Amino acid sequence: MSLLVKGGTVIGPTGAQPADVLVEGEKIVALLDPSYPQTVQADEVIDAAGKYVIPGGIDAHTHMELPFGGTAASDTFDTGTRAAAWGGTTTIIDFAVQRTGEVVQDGLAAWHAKAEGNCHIDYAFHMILGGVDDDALKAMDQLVTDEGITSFKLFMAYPGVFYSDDGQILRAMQTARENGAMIMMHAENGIAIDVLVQQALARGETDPIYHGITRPAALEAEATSRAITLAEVAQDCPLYIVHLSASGALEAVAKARNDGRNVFAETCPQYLYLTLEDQLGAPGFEGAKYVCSTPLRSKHEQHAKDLWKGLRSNDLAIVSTDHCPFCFKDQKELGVGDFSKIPNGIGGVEHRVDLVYQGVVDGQLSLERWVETISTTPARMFGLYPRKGIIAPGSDADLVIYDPNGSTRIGVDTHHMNMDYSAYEGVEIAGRVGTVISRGQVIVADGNYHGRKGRGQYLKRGLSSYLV
Ligand code: DUC
Ligand code: ZN
Ligand code: ZN
Repeated sequence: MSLLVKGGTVIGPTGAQPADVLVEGEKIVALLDPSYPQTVQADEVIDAAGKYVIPGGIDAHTHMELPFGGTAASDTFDTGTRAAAWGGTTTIIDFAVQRTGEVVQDGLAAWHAKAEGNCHIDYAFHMILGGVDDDALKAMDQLVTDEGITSFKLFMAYPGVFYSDDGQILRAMQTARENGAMIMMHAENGIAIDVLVQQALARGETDPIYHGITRPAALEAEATSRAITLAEVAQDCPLYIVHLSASGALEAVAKARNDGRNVFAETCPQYLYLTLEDQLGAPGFEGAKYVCSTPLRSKHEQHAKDLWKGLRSNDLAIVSTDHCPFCFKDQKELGVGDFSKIPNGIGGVEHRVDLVYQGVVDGQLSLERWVETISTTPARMFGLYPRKGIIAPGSDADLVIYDPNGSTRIGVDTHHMNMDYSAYEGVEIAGRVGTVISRGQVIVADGNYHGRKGRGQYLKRGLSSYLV
C-alpha cells in the first residue's frame, strides 16, 4: 500500500520546503520535489496544499494509569493514546514504575501488562526507580542492554514515596555514566517542602493555592543545582531535568550547558500558559484542577517569559506534557480541606502540538523550533532517531498534516482525554491538526477517527544521540 502526501510544506528541524512525501507500507521512501515532472503513482493521494507536513509528535513524558495519592491517573493506555493521536502525537514515552521495595523488572512487567494490546500509537518506557539499591543498579544495566529502556527517573521530591537521597542519586548516576543511560530528575527539595506543607496546614492554609506556595521556585532551583553537581561528581553523567518550571532552575541548566555539561531539560505547556494566581488560585476548590508538581509559578515573576526564551536558546530542549490526568469529581476532590491530598497532575497529551504551535503564531518560536521541541529532539534525546522524529527516507511514516489556517478551541466537550474538565478550557489555537498518519496508516482525518486500540507497538530505544 503506497500513500502520497502531496502539495504540502514539509517542516523539519533545519527548515521548511515544499515537498511531496511518498510512503510505502509503514515507511517514508522519498521526498519529491513538486516542481519536477512527476510520474509517481500511489494507491492513495492526500492533498496537503496550504498545509504543513510535520513528523508525528513525540510526547516524552506521560503517566497513563499512574497510581498516585490513593487513586490513579484517569487515562488508560487506550484512552490516553487515542487522545494523543487526535492531537497529532504518534509516540509516547510513558514512565514504568518500580515502587519502593519492588523488583525493578517486576515493575516493568506490570507496565507492559497495562500497555500491551491497548495502545493506539507507538510507545516506549522510561523507568522510575523508587528504591535505588544494589539490585536496582544491576537492573539498570539489564534494562539498557535487553529491554530498550535507556533512561531512569529519580525523585528529589515525595519523601516516603518515590524519594531518593543524594547518596542513592549519586550511585544511580555513576551506573548511568557507565552504561550510557540518561538520568531524568524530578528536581524539587522534597524534605524542605514537606516541612512547609505541615506548617501551612497547621495554620489552616488548606486551599489549592498553598500547594504552589509550599513548593517555592527557590526549592526547584536548589534541587536542580544539586542534581547538576551530583552529575558532575558522577563524571558528567547525562542528566535531564523534567518539567522545569522556574527561572532559577533554568539559569542553573543554562550555566551547566554553557560549561559544556551533559545537562538537558524539558518544560511543559502548563508552565508556558498557566499561572499560580490565575489558575491554582482560582476561587473555592477550583484551583485543584491545576495542582501538579512542579507547581504553576507566579505570573509576577515572569517565569513563562524565561521558559519561552529557554526554548529558543535550546537550554530547554523539549516540550513534554507530564500528562497525568485526574477527574475533578472524586479524584481532585480527595483534597477538599487539605491541598496535600489533591492528586498531582494535569492532563494535556492531546494539546501539546497545538499549544506549542500557538507559540509560533505568537512569535515565540520558529516553525523549525516547533517541530524540533515536539518531535525531533525527543526522538534524538531518547534513542528513537532516525526511526522517529524526522520526515526522511527510511523513517517511520508518522506524519501530521497541520492546517495553519484552521483553528482549535480546547474544551472538555470536545477533547478525548478521560477527564471531566480541561486545564485549557476555552483556549483558542490559531491552527488545527488535520490528518494524522501512524506508520503509514491514516488514523485521524477530517474530524474522524480511524485508528484502533492495539495497533501501537512497543519501541525498544537506543542511547541518546546527544551523548558525548
Ligand atoms: N508530578 C505530577 O504533577 N504528577 C505525577 C508525578 C509528578 O512528578
Ligand atoms: Zn515529576
Ligand atoms: Zn511526570
